[in-house]
Amino acid sequence: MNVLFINMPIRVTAKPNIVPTGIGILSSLTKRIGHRCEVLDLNGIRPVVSLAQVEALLSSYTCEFDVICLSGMITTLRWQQCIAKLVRRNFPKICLVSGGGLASDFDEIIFEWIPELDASVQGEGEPILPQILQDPQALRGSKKIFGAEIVSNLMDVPPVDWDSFDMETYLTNPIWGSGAGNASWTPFRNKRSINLISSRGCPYSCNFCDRKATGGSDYRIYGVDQILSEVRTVVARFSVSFVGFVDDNFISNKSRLDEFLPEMEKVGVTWGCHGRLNEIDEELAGRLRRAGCVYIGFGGESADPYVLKRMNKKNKPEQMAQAIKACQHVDITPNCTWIMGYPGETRESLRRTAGFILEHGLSQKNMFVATAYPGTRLFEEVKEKIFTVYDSLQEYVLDLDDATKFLSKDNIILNYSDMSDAEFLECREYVERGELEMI
Ligand code: B12
Repeated sequence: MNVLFINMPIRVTAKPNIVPTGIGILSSLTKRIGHRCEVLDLNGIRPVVSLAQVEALLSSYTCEFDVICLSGMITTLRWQQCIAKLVRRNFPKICLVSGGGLASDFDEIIFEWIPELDASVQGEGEPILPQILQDPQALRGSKKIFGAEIVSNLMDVPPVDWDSFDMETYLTNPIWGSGAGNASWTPFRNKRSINLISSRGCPYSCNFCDRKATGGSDYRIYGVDQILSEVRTVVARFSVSFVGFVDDNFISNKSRLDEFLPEMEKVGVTWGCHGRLNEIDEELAGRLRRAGCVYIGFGGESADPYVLKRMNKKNKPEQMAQAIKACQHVDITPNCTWIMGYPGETRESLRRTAGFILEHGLSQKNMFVATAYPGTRLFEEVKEKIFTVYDSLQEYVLDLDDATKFLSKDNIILNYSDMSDAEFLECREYVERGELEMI
């Protein structure tokens, strides 16, 4: 079989700096089971492609594809709608499938929104893709929904097929640090960086988090040898000086860290990861730093105990402060991201978060706006309000973006907090101007 994956653009004004590992793994898997696979990585191209360019790219392929797989997050509905049309026009008999974040969040309605699709896959692709490749023509017109199956043992997952991507683009656009130009702004620079992933699912259950695509709360980890082998490969092959582990819970499994850290120290590369503020103390911070860790991204979200509770964040401001100080003490940058406008938030609680950011000298002073991605408990909580503003779920999903702006239609804003709209807008302006002390 000949398979083509198409990766949808996201954050079109930003530099592409994170290789889509999900597609990279599925590409390796497809080849491992004896098929041919190509990736059309539309997110790797800047300026972002026009639809005419996509059509030209599609028609430049010389081989006949059996399956075309669209992949993209919840924010890619418009792209998937347009590209599905182009695919049908150029490959009328092809089996067209969608997987990833968008497909994982919806049932049959996805076929109303993207009628050109033959099937949709919820959850992880590894258990499903081989089934699709057995007889893709049998799926034509079936509107079958696969999933949500999960990979029980991540040791079986092949490494990312780096050859499928324009690696120089990804390597030279820093993943984190001051050159990245994203919510990870920190004082350090990394010249050549790469992302790896070493776990799936999450043992926590925050109400705003949307993770149906990779196993929900089913937390699974890569083995230490598996991670080290991937690290050694990318260091040798791409001369990277920084590795970013993008999984949300890199430091959750302490026995894995006990084994991993001394070995990582020997590799001698600097690295960063994401972690939780209730899972790190001075002793662990010291060991992480000795092993080369210089950056940890934390979802602080709020420093108000009541709002943290509403989020089901399982964190307390005192714990958060202690973790931040532990990192700062050993010279690890604790990069915290924050959410404003969450249900239950008053100006007083937002002031508490702003005060916390200033008190701890954190470099990231911006805040995301509470955004209810479908599939989350937050969405269920606020959906009545959403549908007083938007006429349909499709219209709402088409408007979703990266939570750096509040959503609005006809001058009605989606403000879920306990602040009045005027107060919310005033505070948002202070946040955008970096004037947290004004809140
Ligand atoms: C790195 C990352 C990014 C990177 C880009 C990643 C990329 N792929 O290009 C950046 C920083 C740019 C980013 C941005 C955003 N992100 Co993000 N990101 C992640 C993160 C931390 C890791 C992604 C990853 O590597 N996953 C591991 C791989 C293995 O999983 P995967 O890509 O999902 O692929 C698997 C399945 O989805 C499936 N699959 C994927 N495609 C296909 C196709 C087919 C045909 C099949 C069969 C299967 C299949 O199989 C794959 C292997 O099992 C995840 C959290 C997480 N731990 O996953 C969030 C996550 C993907 N992001 C999320 C969100 C909400 C965003 C933003 C919209 C919001 C924000 N404020 O950040 C923005 C996008 C902005 C925009 N304008 O659209 C959500 C997505 C929810 C959803 N339903 O789509 C996640 C899950 C975080 C969360 N828990 O809420 N993100």
